[in-house]
Amino acid sequence: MKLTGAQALIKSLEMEGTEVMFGLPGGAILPVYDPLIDSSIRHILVRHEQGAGHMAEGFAHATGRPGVAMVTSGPAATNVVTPLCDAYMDSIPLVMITGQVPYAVIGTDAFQECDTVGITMPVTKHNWLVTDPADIPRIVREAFHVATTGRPGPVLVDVPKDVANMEMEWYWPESVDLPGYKPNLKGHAKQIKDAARLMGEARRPVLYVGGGILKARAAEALRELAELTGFPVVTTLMARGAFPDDHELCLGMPGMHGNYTAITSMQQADLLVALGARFDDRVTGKVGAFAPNAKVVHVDVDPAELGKVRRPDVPIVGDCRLVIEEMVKAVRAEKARKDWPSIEEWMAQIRAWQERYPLVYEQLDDGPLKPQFCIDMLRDHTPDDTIVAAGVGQHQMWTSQRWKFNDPYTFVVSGGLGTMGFAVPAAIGAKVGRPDKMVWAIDGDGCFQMTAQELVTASAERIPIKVAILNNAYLGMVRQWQELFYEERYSEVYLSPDLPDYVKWAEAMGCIGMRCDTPEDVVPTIEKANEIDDRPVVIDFRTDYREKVYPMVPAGASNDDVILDPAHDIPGGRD
Ligand SMILES: Cc1ncc(C[n+]2csc(CCOP(=O)(O)OP(=O)(O)O)c2C)c(N)n1
Repeated sequence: MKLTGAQALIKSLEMEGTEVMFGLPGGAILPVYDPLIDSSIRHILVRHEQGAGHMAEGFAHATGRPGVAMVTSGPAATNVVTPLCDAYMDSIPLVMITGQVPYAVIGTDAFQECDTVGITMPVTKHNWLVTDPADIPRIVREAFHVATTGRPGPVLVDVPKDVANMEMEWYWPESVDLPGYKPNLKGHAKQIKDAARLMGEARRPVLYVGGGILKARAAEALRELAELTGFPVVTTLMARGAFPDDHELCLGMPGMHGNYTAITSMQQADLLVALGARFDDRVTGKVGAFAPNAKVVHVDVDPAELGKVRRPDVPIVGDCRLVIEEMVKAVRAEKARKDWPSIEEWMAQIRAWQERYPLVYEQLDDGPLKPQFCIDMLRDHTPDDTIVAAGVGQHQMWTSQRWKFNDPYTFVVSGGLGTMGFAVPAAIGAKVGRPDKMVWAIDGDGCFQMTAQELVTASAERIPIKVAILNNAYLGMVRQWQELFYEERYSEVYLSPDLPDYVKWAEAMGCIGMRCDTPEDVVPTIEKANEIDDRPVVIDFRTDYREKVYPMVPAGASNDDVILDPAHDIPGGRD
């Protein structure tokens, strides 16, 4: 059967099970948009290509399946660099198709030409420039394979216009053959045994759980390991939901804005079992002062992570689920072989910290609306399995701190790159992937202004997401740093609460817009929003600009120097 390269591309995407793609057409990708009309693939037309990339990421976060996006050449390709980098940092499987100028004119500075493969090489796991239409099925198959196996990540396929127009003989490759790419999934048996031995000696152990647990679909295996050992678990920003917050062993988020107990338990641990975590600086603080007395077991499917920041005592390269399942067996054997030391004293210490240093804030009945209160009310007045997407800033940290993430794949967040503007498009992608679930974006007013136009996409495509803007009139997180570390010299952080008028803007984009100013209006407004199911909703919560995120470990400081909410200085705290 003869097909054009463009037809072969769409057919290959179908063969890979693509049901939905996000994108926006243009000159160089025109040939591929034509056969799309006859395809089973649903295409969602975005208003800016960055939105397409983040939607594909949100889809992948919520479903575990690769997100697919397609855009044209030049400025469209450069517009997707941010989501590609975001997906690269957070190991999100993403397949990005870009149009390219005809092969014959590449290198001539043709209209809308850019070196897409060159520009995106450092932010993709791999990328391909197609030079022959006969390669398309093989390359698409490889692209999905690379994006979804080993440590997942974004890939890009750049398709010159003339290659898309040329004919090829259709085939579908039986298998993928990439001799240089064979991720090692099965952990080394001796190393796993060594890890179990260290676990059987520890008196102050902590399971340090990262986003790799979610990527490896290892939440169940993790729970078995935690319950078998009785070890407490910290879940990083990327791992929220990988271990249930309502589990008695869950300590929640560590790091710069983690809670005191999660931070300090890691700091004082004698053993850290790092599972799919990468010792990010936002978790470790000053690396030289991080967990000084801890031995480290480090499990990661990406060998480059082992020893990158902290030298592990036991490095294990492998898929987290497979390794943890083997670890469970090794721990059982170790427990049968000898008595394990009691960790009761350690757990008592942890309970004492939890009691002494809870997360605090105070919402006065007639006082300004606190952002934490809005999040608490959202948490308490939405279904338990609600998916939450966050932007980047104070609202993101409060969301991670205060939401109860009891299920995996319910927090859609930009951790590594920290991309403002992530929440709205990512929430749209998550809702497309999980239409059965309620999806809320919790966004900052600064973030919202970066990608809000994708609500036009959501309205047009009838994707009923809900957006809570915590409108504090400032680039709040930057203001917080200027207040604490630049002597309250506020430089270029004021945004105004009324410009734009968020309710009118939402309405202009086909959404329902609401505004909430007072604590007593919060729950009724959320309930009203929950009832709307035929279009997106935006709530403009007018929140207290003075509120800061605590605890806080200043950048570059040791985790021993965590700054607590000043309320902790008041005997008994504020609550
Ligand atoms: C694209 C991008 N530009 C700049 C930043 C730096 N930055 C981090 S948080 C933040 C402020 C976010 O403000 P807002 O969305 O209002 O959220 P808030 O902190 O007030 O909750 C800025 C500017 C970023 N993370 N991403």
